[in-house]
Amino acid sequence: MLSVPAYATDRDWVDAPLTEAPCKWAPAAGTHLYHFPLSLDSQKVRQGLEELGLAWQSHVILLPAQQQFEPRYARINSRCVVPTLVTDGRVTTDTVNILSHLANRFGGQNNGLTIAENETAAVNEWIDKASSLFIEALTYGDVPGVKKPFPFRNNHKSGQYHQDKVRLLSKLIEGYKDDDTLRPAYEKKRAVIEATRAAIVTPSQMEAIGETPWAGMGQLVAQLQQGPFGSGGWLASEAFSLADIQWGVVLYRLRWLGLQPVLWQSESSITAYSDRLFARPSFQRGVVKWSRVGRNVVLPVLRLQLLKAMGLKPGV
Ligand SMILES: N[C@@H](CCC(=O)N[C@@H](CS)C(=O)NCC(=O)O)C(=O)O
Repeated sequence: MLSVPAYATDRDWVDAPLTEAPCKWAPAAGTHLYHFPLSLDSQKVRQGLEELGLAWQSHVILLPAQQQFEPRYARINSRCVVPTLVTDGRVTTDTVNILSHLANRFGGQNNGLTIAENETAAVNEWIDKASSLFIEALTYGDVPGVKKPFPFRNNHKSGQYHQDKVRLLSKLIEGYKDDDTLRPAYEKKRAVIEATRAAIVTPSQMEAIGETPWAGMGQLVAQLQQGPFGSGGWLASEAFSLADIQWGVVLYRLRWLGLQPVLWQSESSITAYSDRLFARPSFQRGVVKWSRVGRNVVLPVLRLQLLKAMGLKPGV
């Protein structure tokens, strides 16, 4: 049973994060990000890249078209998730790992994302809290009393979105049964998706998952009132940190899902914190700019479908 995302805790479910792992399938030169415009974790890493002022090349992986399972992508990131960072042919995976790798390698001094030694424990604690919220289940599952925006309404009834993925993965496992890299990648992925689907369609489990942000919000308010934010700093440090990247994106998503009225009051310190986070130029460039659904998702998916129909692009 899953009550937090498989990637947050259990290393038996998923492959361990990679850091600068050489990969012959990845582009050999430059900084590349494989991402999806609306994905929570992609939003976090894009903001990190913007915060550090790094130039990067965009490779959009269209999750609604299941491009995360395409063999050429699965060979770069066997978790079949976005985001993936590639620097000069070397692959780094796992959002928390990618962000700390970027901060270590490119942060520091005036470059941003630098914190004092004695703030590290608090920053890490708040990173963990954000990354263990089961936002995928909150996005696709039924949260009592909340009317979800399109296209997430009613999805939970059958867990259809996840069921379609399971079906596709079963086909891929059969098709690549002799491939020692792809077959285990697809098998692990199918197990994670089946467990996620089971959580989403089980009301008692959704109830438990829905409780976590509740508890999280209470702690967040306390931290904002007692921690550095109260005196002009940020969530867990004087300077803007990776914990703020995690929470900015989470708060933006919870608000978009229509959960704000049940989770925090508009006059709460969470609103003051959100306003400051959302106004940051790196947030505007890395998150808001990519959030136009028509232009960044609907059109590219239609274009891909058209190319496939014309036989110009192979399916997965
Ligand atoms: N935090 C993990 C998981 C990332 C994750 O779950 N990404 C989602 C988008 S936010 C994804 O790619 N979902 C597609 C799928 O699981 O099929 C990581 O960074 O590796």
